Amino acid sequence: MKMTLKLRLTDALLIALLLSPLGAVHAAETNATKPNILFILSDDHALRTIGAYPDSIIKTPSIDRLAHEGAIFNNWFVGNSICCPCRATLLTGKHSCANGVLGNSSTWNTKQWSYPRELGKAGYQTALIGKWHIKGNPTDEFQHWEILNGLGGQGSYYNPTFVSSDGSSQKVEGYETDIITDKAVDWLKHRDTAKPFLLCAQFKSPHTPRTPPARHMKDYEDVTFPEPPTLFDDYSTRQPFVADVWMKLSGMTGDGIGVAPTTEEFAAHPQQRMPEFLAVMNSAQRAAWHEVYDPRNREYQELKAAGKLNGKDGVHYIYQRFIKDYVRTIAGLDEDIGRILAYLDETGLSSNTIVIYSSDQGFFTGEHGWAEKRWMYEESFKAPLIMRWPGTIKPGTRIDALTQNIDLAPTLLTVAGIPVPKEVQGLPLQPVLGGNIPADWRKDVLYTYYDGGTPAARGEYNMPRHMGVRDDRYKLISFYDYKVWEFYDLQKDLRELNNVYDKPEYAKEVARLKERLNALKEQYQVPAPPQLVPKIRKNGGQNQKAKERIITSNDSE
Ligand SMILES: [Ca+2]
Repeated sequence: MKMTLKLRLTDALLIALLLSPLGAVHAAETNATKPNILFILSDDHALRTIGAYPDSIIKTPSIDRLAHEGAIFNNWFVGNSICCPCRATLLTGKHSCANGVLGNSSTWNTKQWSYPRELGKAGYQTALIGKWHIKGNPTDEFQHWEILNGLGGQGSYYNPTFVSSDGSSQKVEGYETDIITDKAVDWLKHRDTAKPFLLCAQFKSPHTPRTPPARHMKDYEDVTFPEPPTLFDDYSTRQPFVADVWMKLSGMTGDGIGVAPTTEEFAAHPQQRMPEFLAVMNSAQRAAWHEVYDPRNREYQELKAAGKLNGKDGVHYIYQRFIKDYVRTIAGLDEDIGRILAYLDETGLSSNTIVIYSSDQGFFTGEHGWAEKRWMYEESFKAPLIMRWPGTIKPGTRIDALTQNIDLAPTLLTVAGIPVPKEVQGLPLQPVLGGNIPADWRKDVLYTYYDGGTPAARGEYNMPRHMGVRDDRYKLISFYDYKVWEFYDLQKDLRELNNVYDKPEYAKEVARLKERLNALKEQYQVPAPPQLVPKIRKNGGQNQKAKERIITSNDSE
């Protein structure tokens, strides 16, 4: 393989020398030495389930390897903690209000500026393989793309269907992370080796419905995972919205933890509906699933019938079922990331390839009693970011600078030697890659969540729209439609259990952060809230459970 690479490069240079003016030779040489970029993205991956992050509950050897050989970002925030908006921000380097993807129902403007197209123009060979999950397929953002199709762009874990840039559609037998990895490695094998590459390998795991590969279904059978200290948060210091959201483990039905009829139940009632995650499996895959999950689901039904899944007992049980399937899907993901890294090693590509691992956003894995994202609280606001860049990033670097998902695009443009356009809102990360925080680095980050409700219409998950600002110590959250606020001192209260907005000793800091929020809204040109209401989708029967909220404004202005 190395031989082929050398021959091809030499051929390219020779042809360039013979046929082209001197400028073209320089361009070819420059391209040959530009670093390759492998961007690996997962979906809903919480920091505490990555071995390299503090207090992790599992090991993830491949992702941990990237962290040990590169840098781990301790403060990588998203601007709007929900899937499609995060993905649009990564592509554009802009907050949701600037790229138009405010919520999951917003349509992607495929003509708008995005960094992969610019890398393509600058001589990179570019590809996206895996989960795109933005409403509206890509067009020419990537030179080649093959994306998961179906189920609203989510795709399935088993036997997924892909649609491609050439217009074809293909159902592939097998498991999601294995197939995306095969396709990614295959693309690397057949790429034009005279050009540097940008490959975005984007996985569905560990997004719901968390269905592990058969080889990991039995993992952690006898393990009891530690519960987060805030699992039984009573929300006592917070705004009433917080206790009312529909993302609690305590309210999770069997569907949410993969409970499905057992083999004997299907035999007795062959007409009953099969959950989607099972329906997509072939008979051998389904048999393997039943073998492992039937005993667990019989136990679930027995406990439920005996009234043992009520109250805290139910939460203890549901948490273990939820977290085990969550980390089992991560086991498959990590293994497949290892296969891509091994390919880079075998082909000598590792030394000149920047490898980045991230997730579209963070996730609550039981913290505050939840299994979701969306909030500005730390677990969903913060996403993992790990970057290996041989020769530039020292192994074992830890980066504490406040960084945000608007920064990916300008960072990769800078890698490729492309000037960052003014319209891009993020900052190139290069100045913080040494682990120090330059004096002129940003001091705070903006958060905006638009997919929630207003007083006129309850939003998805019964959660209100909100925005806020976080610096290295404090966090201010504005529920602007209701004129109420929350304020947290993260140095004293990292788990955000104590809203101190009304405490006189914080009045000065609250006022300062209100000013900062206004300044950031101006800096990022956030329009007035009435212009920023995405289409609110109906949310099943959940609206029936909504209680009337009595909200007392704590806005003194
Ligand atoms: Ca997601």
